[in-house]
Amino acid sequence: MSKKVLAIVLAGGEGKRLMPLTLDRAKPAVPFGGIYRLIDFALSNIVNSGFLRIVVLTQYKSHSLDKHIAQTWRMSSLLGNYVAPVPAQQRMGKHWYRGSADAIYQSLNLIRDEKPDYVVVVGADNIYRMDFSQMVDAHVESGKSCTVAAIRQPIEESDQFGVIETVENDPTSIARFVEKPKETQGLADDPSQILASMGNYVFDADALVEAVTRDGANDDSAHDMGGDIVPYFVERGDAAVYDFIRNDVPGSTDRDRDYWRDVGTIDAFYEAHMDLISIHPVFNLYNEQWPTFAGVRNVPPAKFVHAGPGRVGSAVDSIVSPGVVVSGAQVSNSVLSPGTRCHSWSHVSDSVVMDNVTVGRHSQIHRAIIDKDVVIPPRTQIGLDAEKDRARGFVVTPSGITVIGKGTVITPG
Ligand code: ADQ
Repeated sequence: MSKKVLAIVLAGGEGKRLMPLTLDRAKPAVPFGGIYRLIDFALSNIVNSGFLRIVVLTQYKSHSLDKHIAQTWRMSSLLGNYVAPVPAQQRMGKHWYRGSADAIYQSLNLIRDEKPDYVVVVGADNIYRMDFSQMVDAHVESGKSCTVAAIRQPIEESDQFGVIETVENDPTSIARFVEKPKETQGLADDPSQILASMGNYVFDADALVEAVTRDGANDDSAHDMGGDIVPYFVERGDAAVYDFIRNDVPGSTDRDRDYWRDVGTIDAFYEAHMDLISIHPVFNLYNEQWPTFAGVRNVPPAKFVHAGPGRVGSAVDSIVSPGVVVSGAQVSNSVLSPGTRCHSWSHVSDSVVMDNVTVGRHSQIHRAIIDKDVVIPPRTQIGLDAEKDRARGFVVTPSGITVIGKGTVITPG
């Protein structure tokens, strides 16, 4: 029996903890890995799973996200397939989305129009590979109305996740679901870990419509998928868990099979980049059987220039995007995005550099994230002295990563 599936991507979150990268754009539109945006990972997973009717619910500073989806994710309409960005439309009252469940409630017309049997709901800001068709199969087999994807995470991080307890002797049914608890118990077989929701769900379409409609009318609700909708199904004994460990994506390696990163903070965002460039990548971008799709810009190939004695342009252990020129500069352990120029005698190490950044002569960049269009004047040091960086108004994270916001003009000296 062929199943009719609609995928909904929740892309309206503000991403406060990723400031200043989200000052000017929605979190799912934050550039990642040189040529991608965060949302490309969720959308690639959905498309590779064979689900080609996709709506992306946007709201906060959605311009660059809308533009990216329109340019990169345009699909042939011949077969009725689409990736449609849908901004908040205030169909149920004159207010913005009150939470992720309200985003779906206010977009119920999309489900009514499409008439799917099942709805796959996913977050837009995690880095991973997942075959959602396997999760939908498990959902159907479970006979429950709601299935939550789950992965083990350290117990110290339980306040960042929906925490799942399964029914004794029935590890695929959820007995209890608590959104971001301050304290919780670890798993019986490993007290240092919890079973965390990945923020990806499969619902029977009619059950989802009923649940969000009910929730929409409840003024006491926070209208949150994790805080309100999932617990509603759990209380009725109607929620299953899908352990990510069961998911088998073609072409995965032993190293990256279970890879999943929530890049909610700058430090996590930075670490996820370091996972890409490690010699044996913890997350392998080169899996051709499960590609991550990106917008292809019309830019020339990357170029490395020997600009004179002692000015060998080189990059090692790095990802270098098209359109980059490394001229007499040394780059290591870094990600360079399209259009970036590194000039003579400059050093870039352990850093993430976004599009069209200019690194001036003799400058040094270390353990930093440089957003788009930043011009770094000659002889500038970034990431070498946290106090100095803070004094200049840059964000420095708890683990010492310096972040320079989009288009910042840095004064020489
Ligand atoms: P969080 O990621 O903290 O936890 P949330 O901030 O609601 O939850 O974001 C989930 C997704 O919904 C994101 O993609 C976000 O962009 C989007 N979103 C948030 N508010 C929205 C709104 N008003 N309109 C549209 N989209 C919105 C969630 C779950 C946890 C789970 C973690 C895993 O709630 O249970 O453990 O994800 O990362």
